[in-house]
Amino acid sequence: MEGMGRAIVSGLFVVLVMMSIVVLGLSFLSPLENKKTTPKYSATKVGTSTPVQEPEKISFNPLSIFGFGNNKPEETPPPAVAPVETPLQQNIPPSPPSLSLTAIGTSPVVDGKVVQLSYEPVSLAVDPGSNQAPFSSRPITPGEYLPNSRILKFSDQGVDPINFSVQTGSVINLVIRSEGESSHVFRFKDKGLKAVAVGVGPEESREISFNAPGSGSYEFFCDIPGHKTREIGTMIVN
Ligand SMILES: [Cu+2]
Repeated sequence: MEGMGRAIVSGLFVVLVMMSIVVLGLSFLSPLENKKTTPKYSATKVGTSTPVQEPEKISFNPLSIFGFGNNKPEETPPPAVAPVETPLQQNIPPSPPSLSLTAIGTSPVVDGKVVQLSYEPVSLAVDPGSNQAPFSSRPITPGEYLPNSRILKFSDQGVDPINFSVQTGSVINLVIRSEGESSHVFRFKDKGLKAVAVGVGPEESREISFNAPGSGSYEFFCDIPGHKTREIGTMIVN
């Protein structure tokens, strides 16, 4: 009887060991099947482009091979996220804009165009100081001039230089500088450029940026009474 009991116990032990081997073997194979499940998506803020995908969780229930449990994770359909366009988004250009350096307080320069705060190009034919006109800077020191600035020095002796040349369409960074005790008001004669006007107090400098108009000669002058005859010059656009 004792020998028979031992035989049954060792027989059961062998069966148990074999079942363990089968279960282990299946648990190594099963993750390949589980990878085909639908990815889960997290909710994103309105307007963001890519839904956040949760990392895959691979779970395996060894009992499933005997018909218990379910080794397939629950399938959740991704939530429908409808993009909502706000007025702010409509104003943003599709590609990243390239911003140029400008003097303090002047209009921004985006992709080589002097623009308003709404990204619309400025107009040169409007009244100076209006929203569509290019802004002139606050009073700046020579150290704050842009590196590629053109400097027009106004004094009781006249304007220096009296001529300067630019390329059509290019961004002109123009410094109007008063040398001496007088105030000056820089202005173009052409009404199409009336928005480009800069007033400076004694010893003051201000800068303005604008895109050069079509080719031609554009006369400028100082609009302070008594200065018009001596402070005149020409911008030549090629
Ligand atoms: Cu003047």
